Parts: sequence; C-alpha cells; structure tokens
Amino acid sequence: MTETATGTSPARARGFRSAELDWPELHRIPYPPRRIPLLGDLAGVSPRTPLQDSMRVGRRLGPIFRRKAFGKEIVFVWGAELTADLADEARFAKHVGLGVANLRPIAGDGLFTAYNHEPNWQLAHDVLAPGFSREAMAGYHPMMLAVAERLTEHWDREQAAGRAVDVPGDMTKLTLETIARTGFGHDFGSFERDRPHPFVTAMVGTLNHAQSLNMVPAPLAPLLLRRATRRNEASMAYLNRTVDELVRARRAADATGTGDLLDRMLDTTHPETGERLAPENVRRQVLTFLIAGHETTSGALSFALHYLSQHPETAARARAEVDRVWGGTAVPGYDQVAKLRYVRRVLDESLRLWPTAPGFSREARRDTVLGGEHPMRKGAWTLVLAPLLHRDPSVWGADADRFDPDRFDAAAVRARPAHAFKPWGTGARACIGRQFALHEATLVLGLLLRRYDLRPDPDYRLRVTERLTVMPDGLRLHLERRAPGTELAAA
Ligand code: MNH
Repeated sequence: MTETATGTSPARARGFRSAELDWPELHRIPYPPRRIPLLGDLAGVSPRTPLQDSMRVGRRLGPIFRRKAFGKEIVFVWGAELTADLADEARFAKHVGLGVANLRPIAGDGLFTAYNHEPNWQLAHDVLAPGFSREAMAGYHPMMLAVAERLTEHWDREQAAGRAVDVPGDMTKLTLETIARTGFGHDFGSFERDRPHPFVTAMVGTLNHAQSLNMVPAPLAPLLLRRATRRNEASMAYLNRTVDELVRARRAADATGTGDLLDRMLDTTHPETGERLAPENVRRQVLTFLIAGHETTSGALSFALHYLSQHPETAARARAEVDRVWGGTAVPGYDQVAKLRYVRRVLDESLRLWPTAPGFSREARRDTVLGGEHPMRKGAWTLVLAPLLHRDPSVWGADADRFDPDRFDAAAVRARPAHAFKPWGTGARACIGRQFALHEATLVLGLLLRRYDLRPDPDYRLRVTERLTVMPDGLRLHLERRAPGTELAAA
C-alpha cells in the first residue's frame, strides 16, 4: 500500500508544493545565509539531527523561518503568538506531512497518519476514545503496576550486581510491555531478553527510515536508499506479521475480552452509524497504537530520569511528595497517582525541554493570514518546532533552557498565554493517549523515586538522538536502594 496506489503522488502526498505558491509573501520569511543554488540550505546540516539543526537555525532567524533542501522548502514556526494562531481550528488543521506522511506505507489510515478527510479517522476516533476514559484507565492501572514491578525486579538485580542501568533501553521495555498488555493482552517478554525485542528493532528501523526519506530528494530516494528501502520492507513485513499474529490469537481465543483496545477495534460498532473497523484498518490501528503508545512515553520517562539525576534537590522534593502521598501503602491505587502533583511537574518540565514528539504540522483550511502578517493559500502548511516554542523567551524568560519544575505550579501555568506548551499537539488531532501516558509515567516515576536514589555518571552530557521522536542517547544511571523502612511494606 503506497501513496501511488491510492492515486496521490508521493511528493504531493508529502505536501511538497512550491512554497512560493503557498506563501505569497514568502520573501518576508527569513532563511539562512549562504543558500546554495539547487541544493539549498545545506551548510551545517547533518542527516542524523535535522531537529537540532533546525533549532540552531531557528534561534538565529526568529519565530518563523524557512529552510530549503533539494528544492523542497519548509516553513517552520516556533513563536508562541504564531503557534497560538495556528491552534485556531476554524482556520487550520493537522497537516499530514514530512515524517508523518513517510509513515503512511506502514500506518496507512490509522489514527495518527490518517488524512483529515478520511472517514476512517472519525470512525476510529469515536470507537477508540472510550478506551481512554477515566474508567478504562482505572482498569489499566493494575496492569501498569505489574509491568512496573518487572522493571524494579530487573533494576534490583542490576543494582545488586553493581551495574549501571540502561535507562532508554529499559524505559522502552517498560512502555512497550505496558501498551501491549493494557491495549492488546499481549506479552513481548521484553524483560526476559538481553537485547531489544525484534519488534522494537523493526520499529526503530522504520522510524529512522521515515526520517531519512526527508533528507534526500524524493525522486532519488529509491536509488540512494535502495538497501535501506529493502531493509525497511523487511521491517514492515515483520511488524505486520507481529500484528496479524496478535489479532489471530485474540480471534481464536474467541473470548469475550476484557474490553481492551483490541476488543474495541475488533467488536465495537460506532454508537451512531453502527459501522465497525475493517480488518485492514484494524491492522493499521494495532500497529499505530503499539508504536505511538510506547516510543514517546519511553523518551519522556528517560528525560525525566535524566533531569532528576542531575537535580538532586528536585529529586528530594519529588521523593518527599511520594512518601507523603503514598505513605504506608505498598501498592499505590489509581487515585493516588494524579495526587503526585510535583512529580507531574517534573514530567511537564521534561516534556517542555524535550517534547518527545518534537513537532507537528498545521495547514490552512482556506486562504488566510498567519499572525496578521503572513498570507497562506489554502493547503499551505508549516511545522511547529515544539522544543523551540517551549523555549520562546517572550513566554518562558531568558533562562528558558534551565530545568525548573516550578514553571508548572498552578499559578505560573495560569499566568502564561494559552498554547505556549504543546507536547501533545493541538485540536481535534491532538494526542488521544495523553492521560494514558501521564498516568503511566507519573506512576513509574513515583515507584522509582520511592525505591532508588539515582546517581548520574559524572561525565555524562545530554546527547539527544532523533528518529522522528527524541531520546537521550547513552543515558546510564547508578542506583542505590533506599534504606529499608523508607519504602515500608513494599517488600
Ligand atoms: Mn500521542 C497524536 C505526542 C503518548 C497515541 N501524540 C499525538 C500528537 C502528539 C503526540 C504531539 C499529535 C501529532 C500531530 O499533530 O501530528 N503522544 C505524544 C507524547 C506522548 C504520547 C509526547 C508521551 C509522552 N500517544 C501516546 C500514547 C498513545 C498515543 C501512550 C496511545 C496509547 N498519539 C496517539 C495517537 C495519536 C497521537 C493514536 C493520533 C491522534 C489522532 O490524530 O486522532
């Protein structure tokens, strides 16, 4: 299933019309000096870090700027005022472009990659949204706890053996097992493996490939990326086989399931139209949720653990809250998670500095003027750079690069303009899994803070790897078990 099979050219589907046509006043949008004819703005471009390159360029050029490579010109926005304007759903909508569009061959019209006009978006949204209600979340809570316990068992062993833990690797195991178990009743056995599950390897390969497709001229992609394309096809085939097996097993079990996401995908009819998801669409949704449901949460937990290890005073405050709120309860109940207000601020502040889905695109629904200054034709689009939006000095101050969870205390949040913090995207197409991710991540941070002291490697400097999502690279932490008794009945 490629774009061409559905009658849209890949270039068009990726949203590359000429920026000059789409933005009639394009000349007013700054671009980097030393633009090279035909090639574009290649100075300082590294294929592995397109996001961090754009952040560097954007800091110099201001709240709206453009970059060009191989004839494709992209307009970027990071100013808080312009972003607030782009959040106007009457004039703008999600644009499926760049990295998101590159995932269409694998995720098709699944919830994340669906075009706004595809009827399967509304159908799947309405059928699956109740899977994220408060009631549904309370049902996932015991399963999230069970998976977290596999993590702490593993970390206890590493700690006892005097080994540092692989934070991104273990957070990925945790979040993959959590979404697989809560959403699909499936167990990948990640914690019983030394190496990542092949599902993760295939997924990372596919995300990387989708990113690298942005870095070469579209017509040359088949030639330049021939080996990568073949590898990617093998990865996609593996991902599809995994999903088909999972669906087959559930159908064979023929059980009246627990009402998890997979049950909803297979059995639930639309409340008004009575429609049901088609089998090919179920495959897309399962894959979408397995990927979207763990990769970004894993990164968010990893960044939070990094910042906690670098800021012992913040960790101490968060730990004191956990001890106070959870007190003597060995196993925190569902309602006790949202009460960790300070832990939640730590998470928000980590997502501010490194929103793990670092951008989202918006397109004009009709001819309009962005920010009262930049005319856009219907269909013109721009990419919001969330990590720079989250550091806009006009909102976040001159010290915006500094980690400070108190930026998220209630009064500070109220005092800020709307739409200055957008780690979940915006509008109708914003993240459906937000409460799921927040519950899981807050719970796990609470459990880890209560059990361990975190010691960074003194030489570690944060390096961020990019594969559409962002993740701290090579982050290892040393653990110390807290004195028995501080953790009460947990033993
Ligand atoms: Mn999630 C959409 C960020 C966790 C499932 N998610 C989005 C978007 C952002 C995002 C940003 C909007 C993208 C766009 O506009 O193109 N999501 C996150 C982050 C985390 C996260 C930062 C964790 C931290 N997401 C999750 C989890 C799930 C999930 C957990 C599922 C269990 N997200 C989705 C789906 C969509 C989405 C599905 C697409 C929703 C739609 O378009 O209707």
